[in-house]
Amino acid sequence: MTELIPAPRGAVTGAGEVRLTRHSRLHAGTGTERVGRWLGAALRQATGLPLGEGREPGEAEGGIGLRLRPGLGPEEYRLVSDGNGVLIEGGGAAGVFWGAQTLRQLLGPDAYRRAPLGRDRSWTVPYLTIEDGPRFRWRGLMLDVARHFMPKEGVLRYLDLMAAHKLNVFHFHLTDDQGWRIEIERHPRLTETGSWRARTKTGHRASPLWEDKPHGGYYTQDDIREIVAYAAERHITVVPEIDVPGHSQAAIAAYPELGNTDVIDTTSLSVWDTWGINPNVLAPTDNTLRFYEGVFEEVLALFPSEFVHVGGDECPKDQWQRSETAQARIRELGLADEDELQSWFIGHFDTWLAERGRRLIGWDEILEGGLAGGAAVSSWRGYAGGIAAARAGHDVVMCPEQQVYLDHRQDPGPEEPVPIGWVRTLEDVYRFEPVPPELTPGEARHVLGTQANLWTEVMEDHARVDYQAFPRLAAFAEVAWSPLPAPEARDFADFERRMAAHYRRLDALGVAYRPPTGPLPWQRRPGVLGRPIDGPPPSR
Ligand code: TNX
Repeated sequence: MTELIPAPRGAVTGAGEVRLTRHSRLHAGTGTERVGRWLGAALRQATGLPLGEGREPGEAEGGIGLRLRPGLGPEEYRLVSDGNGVLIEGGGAAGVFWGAQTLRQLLGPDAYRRAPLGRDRSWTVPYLTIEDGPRFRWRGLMLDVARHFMPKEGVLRYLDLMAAHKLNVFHFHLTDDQGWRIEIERHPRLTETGSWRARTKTGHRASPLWEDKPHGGYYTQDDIREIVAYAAERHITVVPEIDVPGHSQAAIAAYPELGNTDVIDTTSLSVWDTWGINPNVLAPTDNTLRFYEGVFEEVLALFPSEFVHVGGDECPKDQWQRSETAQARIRELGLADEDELQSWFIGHFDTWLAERGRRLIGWDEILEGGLAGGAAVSSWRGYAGGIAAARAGHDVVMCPEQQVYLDHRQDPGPEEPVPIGWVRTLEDVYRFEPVPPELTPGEARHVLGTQANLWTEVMEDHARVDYQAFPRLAAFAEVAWSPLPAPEARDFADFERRMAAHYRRLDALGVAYRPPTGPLPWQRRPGVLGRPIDGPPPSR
């Protein structure tokens, strides 16, 4: 019937339809004005209808009405389309906003366009009543802009795509070995030096091929403010990630004193040009701590998010083992080993963030050697880290790489462009369950939600990011939002049926998704691309 994605909790259809005309009005009641401005702008540009302001507070008047309704949860909404028009009521402005997204889907794919296709088109909404609200409060997408930079406009576009799928947490992976992407005023070389690399490995890290041209870019603090405000208008929280103590070669290339200078000559390091786990990690010195406190001070001023991500993943301990400075620190702190040194490092920022009213979140390696109190975990190496963290009373975001790493290939065939990692098809993602059955209901309450991750080693531009993200992100959105049954019992055929309508929406949005049927575009011309470069799964 309504072909909504993600599927609502409940929908009852009636007979008849609301028709929006040149006389239809849009009224936004108290507390919903910003949603009204967003919806009005989106629908006016797509339909060309004037949608003037309504008069009666909260009344649809045959047009569209928005209002708050006490008693609903902050993200819950109720949409009623009947002889009075379309009325969207939400527990909070966020609920009204998600209801507005549903309305846009009900109006048909052309409601996603940025200019009207013709004046004579009719715009109708079937009579129905929808009661809806999210399963999880953290419905995330992580975008890695370090491996390949995505200019600001592309990020804003992704925020729109997230909103269209009712996703509400944008995890912004801003720093890594291959690039530092956020302006830090007190440490200008982070972007002057750290945001550009001379060349880039093409394909999998074992590939012999290089792209011999510089790659880089960064966001100024004004860009970041714009991104955060744009997200907030769409009820999306931006969680910044500054990776410590591993994945830091770009920072060390800019400020060599941040590295383990008693082990290697860090002045010889440049921004990394290939992929994998990098041995050049931060030195556990007071200087490094003060430097990053300065970084985080600027980060906190830009991002209002409760959570701040500090990375914490893939920190090889070899340099710390060989470093006299690191070993002296281990002795001085009375620590058992290098794993505990990593915990101490993370624990420092946990306390530091808590003192400033924020909460630390990190990849599940932050569990090794003892988890810092109050910290939350992004469980990426499967479910195990998340289960251990939840049992210890820590909040968890489930994002296991075996299930929701969208950089991994989505088809077993040899034609996937640069097919890395495990095969995870659209159906696999649809059957992903964020809450592992071994958790008790009490432990499961620590699962804040789930997140799909887009690592961009093999995604050099928007189109490649789109191809990896879609259509799987639509299935993921339904997993995160809708009250689906157990994985085996999910009706994938029904999802695919609704996807037929959703592909038309993605077309209107200009998304370069992986085509669901028929030969892939390049298969029609065999030999154009050649055999892609591959490594054995689960390669990275
Ligand atoms: C593992 S997920 C990583 C990333 C890579 C990704 C590729 C995580 C915390 N670390 O650095 O980009 O695999 O799939």
